[in-house]
Amino acid sequence: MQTQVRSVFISDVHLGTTACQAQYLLDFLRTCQTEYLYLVGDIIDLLYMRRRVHFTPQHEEVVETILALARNGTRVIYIPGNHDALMRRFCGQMVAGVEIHRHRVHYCADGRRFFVSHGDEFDSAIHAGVFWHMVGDLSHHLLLRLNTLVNGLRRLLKMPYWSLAGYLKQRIGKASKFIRRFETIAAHQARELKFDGFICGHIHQSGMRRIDGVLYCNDGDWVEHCTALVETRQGQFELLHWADHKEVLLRETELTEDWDAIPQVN
Ligand SMILES: [Mn+2]
Repeated sequence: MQTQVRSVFISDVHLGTTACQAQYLLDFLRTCQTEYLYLVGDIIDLLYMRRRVHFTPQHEEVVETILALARNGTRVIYIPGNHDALMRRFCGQMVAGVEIHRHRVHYCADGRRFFVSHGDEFDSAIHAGVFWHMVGDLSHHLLLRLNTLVNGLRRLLKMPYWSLAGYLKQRIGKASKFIRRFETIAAHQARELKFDGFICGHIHQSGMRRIDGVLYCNDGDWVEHCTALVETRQGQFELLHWADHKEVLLRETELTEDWDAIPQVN
């Protein structure tokens, strides 16, 4: 696995919440050497922190490590998302060596141009704002506890067992439809704006696909999947998983499928 790369894209870190996998991210940031570091939104979960704050020394260390990278020559570009939208007021400014932008164009080593944004701008187009909110907020553990609670209540009311998991599987079927729509809409946007591809996060589902001739890349998240998108020094994209086990999930050079985009749904 190459750890000396040209660019790194990470998003959906959700610092300030219990779900954040800060220890793996720290290890990743300390191992990787990169010219560009893109923070593609939802880095600090200011939305969650309105209700509760879970900002540990490890979370602080993530911030420190990123600032140290900026001091030591890595170009750090921060594109706030919907959970850290408050930071959007600093767009166009440089704060502590970090450039803050609403979105950005990334030029690859081989000259290709990619549009980089968080991805929440498509929420209204896929009618899924509330849905993603649920996906992001409910952990598996919480669901299991909820299942026990729901069925305890049902027993009291002499109602039969009802599987929350089964219900969720149905919802997951729906989720994959949402994801497909999101990917298609992002790819359409890149095509319309004459970019070679689109890089985003937001949906907590890493991916790399060729759709209608453009490359859709999603860098995933650091609350569940621990994934990052990197551009090698040769200008090729790779999706990495970095936890106890580390692996390359996908290489651009090995992509075979070329999806036809599904018709845009309004
Ligand atoms: Mn988001």
